[in-house]
This record gives sequence, C-alpha cells and structure tokens, in this order.
Amino acid sequence: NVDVSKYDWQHFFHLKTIYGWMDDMASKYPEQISVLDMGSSTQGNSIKGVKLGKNPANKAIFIESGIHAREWIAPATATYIINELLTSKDARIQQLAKNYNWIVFPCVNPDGYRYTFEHDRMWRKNRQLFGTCRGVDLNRNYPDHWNTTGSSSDPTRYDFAGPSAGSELETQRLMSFIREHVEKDQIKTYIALHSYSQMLMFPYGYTKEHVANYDDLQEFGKKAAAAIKTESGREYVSGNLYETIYPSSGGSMDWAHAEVGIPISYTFELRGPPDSQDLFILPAVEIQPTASEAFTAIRTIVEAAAEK
Ligand code: ING
Ligand code: ZN
Repeated sequence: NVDVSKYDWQHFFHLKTIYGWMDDMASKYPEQISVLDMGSSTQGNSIKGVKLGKNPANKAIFIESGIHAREWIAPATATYIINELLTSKDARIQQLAKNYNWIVFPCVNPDGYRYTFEHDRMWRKNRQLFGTCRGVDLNRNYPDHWNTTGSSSDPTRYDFAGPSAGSELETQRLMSFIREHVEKDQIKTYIALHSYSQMLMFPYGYTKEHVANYDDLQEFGKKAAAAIKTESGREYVSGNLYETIYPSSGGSMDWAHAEVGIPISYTFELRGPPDSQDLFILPAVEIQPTASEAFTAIRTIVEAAAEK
C-alpha cells in the first residue's frame, strides 16, 4: 500500500504512488477532476490520467509524459501541473484552469516506468518481448512516416520502431483515446514531455519541411523560451524537431499534428542534471524548478495561441 499523503515534488515516485495520488486528488476535488483510463499496457498495467475542468464548452489541452521510461522528470512535471491547476492561488493559473479543460496522462509507458524503478534505471522502451530481447521505442511507433528516419528495425536498439506502425498496445491505447476525444473534448493543443536538452520543439520530426503553421509555432515557442529565461535564467531553444534535436520519425507529436490535425503540438525536452554522466538522472531538487518552468512555457503557448 502507498501513502499518497507523502506525494510531493521533492522525490520521484513509483507508478502506484502516482496513480494513488491522482485518485486521492479526484476524491478531494470531485467538482474539478476525474480519473481516466486508456486501458491496459502490454503487461497489464493501466494507463491512467486525469481530466481537469468539466465545462463542455471549453477547449482542451492534452499532456502526455513518460513515453520514455527513464525520463522521470516528465511524469513528475505532469503531476506538478495537475496540482498547480487544482490548488494555485495565482489568478492567471486559476483563469487557465477555468477557461480550458486539461487532460493529463503522466505515464503512457507504465511497464517501462515500473521497470526503471524495479530493475534498470536506464530503460527507455516498453517491455514487449522479441525473441531474446525486449522493447519498442514508443516514440518511434506512431503511424506517420513510420521508420523512415532516426529509428531502427533492430529490436536490440534503444530506438527500435517496432515490427510495424502502431504495433504496440500502448500506442494503440493513446491513438484510440485521442481519436475518440479530439472532437468531443476539442483538443487543440498536444504537449509531449521528455528529457533532457532544454528544448521546445514542434513538428515535424521526420522532415525539415515546415508545417503550415510554422510561423505561429515558432513565435509561441520563442515567447515560451523567453518566459522561462525570465523565470529561472535557463536557456531553452525552440524550433522544429528535425532541425533542433535530430531527424526522427514515428513520434506521437508528428502523428497528433499531421494525422489527427491538432494544430498546436510540441515536444518539450526538460532539464538534465548540471554535471553527470547519466543525463536522465536529474537530482530531485531540480523537480520543482524544472516543472515550474515547463508549466510556464505551456501557459505562455496557450495564452499566445488564444490571442491569435
Ligand atoms: N527525445 C525525443 C526522442 O524520442 C523526439 C525527441 C521527440 C523524437 C518527438 C521524435 C519525436 O528521441 C528524447 N530525449 O527522448
Ligand atoms: Zn524521451
């Protein structure tokens, strides 16, 4: 059993604790938040999230994190955002909680996330079995120019795209959820959280060609980076994914933007540690400032898009 009263942003928590905390928040704030379930993963873990805000007239913002198991700062940031939207005294944040619905799934790769707590801290993929090795990189498995660049057909590799586009149950769960909710919930913004590199990126990952709303996405990204700089002094780079980090296909963001048509789509690379060999292992004291600046960036993007 899990003591969810101990949930905070000074520690990293196991999947069960995150889920227990979400249940706890839903019972504390039943008017504002409900728990959602996309269904089960390959190994039978639920993919749980929350919906904040119940005004059916509101547009929605969708946040996905933990697609890569070892990037622990991403789920921690997602729960920080949930908590801020529910409890902040800041009028600007309260406005955003009132004027938008927020759908947040902190651990879209629950098998991998558990594995990093229970066996191997540096695991990235899901835990699907392929002969003698395991794991598909779920952020290479989406059916948009699948496995055309920056991914691998070799199951032993960290960036294995899977045997076919959308082959993985976790991918299918997220795709069905988005397809079912995009119109119903008016999802206009899609944010995927990763670490590390301090980047705010938008599509495409698979080509350097520019998306139709490139200028808007670049403008919002630059504003968000400037807001982070003001808040913490950290430098985040903004740009299209292909030219900013590395060419890569089959990511959830490209799919959400190009196939589903969600106009405002970003992948954030959050902080890495100041000095370490293990760039995915962020000291827990960095959770609060990292999560805070990420939320600032998201708010900036949402507000900038609303003014257009
Ligand atoms: N970076 C991302 C990765 O999946 C990315 C970058 C995002 C690629 C979206 C493709 C699509 O490699 C990390 N750190 O995981
Ligand atoms: Zn990642």
